[in-house]
Amino acid sequence: MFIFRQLFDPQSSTYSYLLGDGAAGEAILIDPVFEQAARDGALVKELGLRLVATLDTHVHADHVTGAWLLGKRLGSRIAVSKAGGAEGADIQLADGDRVAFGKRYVTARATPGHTDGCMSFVLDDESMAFTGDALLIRGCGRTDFQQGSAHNLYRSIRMKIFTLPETCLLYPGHDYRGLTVTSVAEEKAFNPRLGGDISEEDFAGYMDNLGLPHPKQIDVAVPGNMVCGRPADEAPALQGPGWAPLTFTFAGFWEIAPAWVEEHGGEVQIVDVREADEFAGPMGRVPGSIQIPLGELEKRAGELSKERPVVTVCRAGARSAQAIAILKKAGFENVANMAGGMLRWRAQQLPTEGARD
Ligand SMILES: N[C@@H](CCC(=O)N[C@@H](CS)C(=O)NCC(=O)O)C(=O)O
Ligand SMILES: [Fe+2]
Repeated sequence: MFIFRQLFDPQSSTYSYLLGDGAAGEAILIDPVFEQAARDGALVKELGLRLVATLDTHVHADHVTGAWLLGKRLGSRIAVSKAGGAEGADIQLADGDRVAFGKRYVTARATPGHTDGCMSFVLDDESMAFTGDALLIRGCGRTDFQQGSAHNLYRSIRMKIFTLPETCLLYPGHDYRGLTVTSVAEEKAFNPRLGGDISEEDFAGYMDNLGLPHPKQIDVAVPGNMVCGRPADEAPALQGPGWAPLTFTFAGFWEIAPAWVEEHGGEVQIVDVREADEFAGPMGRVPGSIQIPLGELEKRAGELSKERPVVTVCRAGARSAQAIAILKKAGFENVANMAGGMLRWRAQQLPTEGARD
């Protein structure tokens, strides 16, 4: 089974793409974003995949790659184009090289122009291609910094992307208008910069006059990406929240196992967000927990200390996840949801207070 997920970083309008071979349990991630590494790692884990490699389409100017961080956290190998010149990669790609995940693979095609080292990645059956910032939907990458060349870009797109099957779906590195996917036929017909009969000279004239401001993050992003996203100070990036062995969920919050709560209950504030009758009901409660129903949490958050971590609990773990969002908004930093709630607590036969069944 082929697994495919398109992920978005709203800060930089960057798309990342997870491609997996479900049967083999292996995946690759194209263009990960540093700040989204926890999210992406959680997705890979929840889908039961092992990340074998990250691939960058180019040395980005607007965000730092998550390649190094994911490599450290998940053991993925870092693949970049040799022509991009970045240091610290495990795999230096040249035109025609393949990167495999399970029985599937992508082939790298050199598509320079936005930068010298730009590559597009084409899925083995040519049903999909990931064009980075060479071809965007009804647009293309700019050519006014980082070795940009409108002439090279025109030839790359015409010779390396428009020669794919007409039905091949094209997934870009960014979109700034909310568009997600296009196809070779669509871009050949409708791309206003280089579709139809537009010549190389027409294209160069267009690109010389874009008049775009430089990306806000360029001074941080380019040096960061030249070392594959490895920060000068590695330790803070590698540390999760120090107070407990938490797991980040793709839904966007930290979780903690019931067994840890049982062992360390005295070190944290355990907040049960069920209603009073449930808290006093036959299921019982976690010993030492205090009860604040979810509906009252916002106005009663002041009853809790910000100095000690908070673990939220409910029946099945859903309301307590919502409680995390409320507490975060109220300025609490160390908060985690007890995974599976009282149902899992009881299934694991952990000691309850007040249980009657
Ligand atoms: N406002 C954005 C600028 C984004 C930007 O310049 N993106 C590059 C890709 S790295 C591009 O080629 N944009 C093409 C376009 O906007 O048409 C930022 O500050 O990050
Ligand atoms: Fe770019």
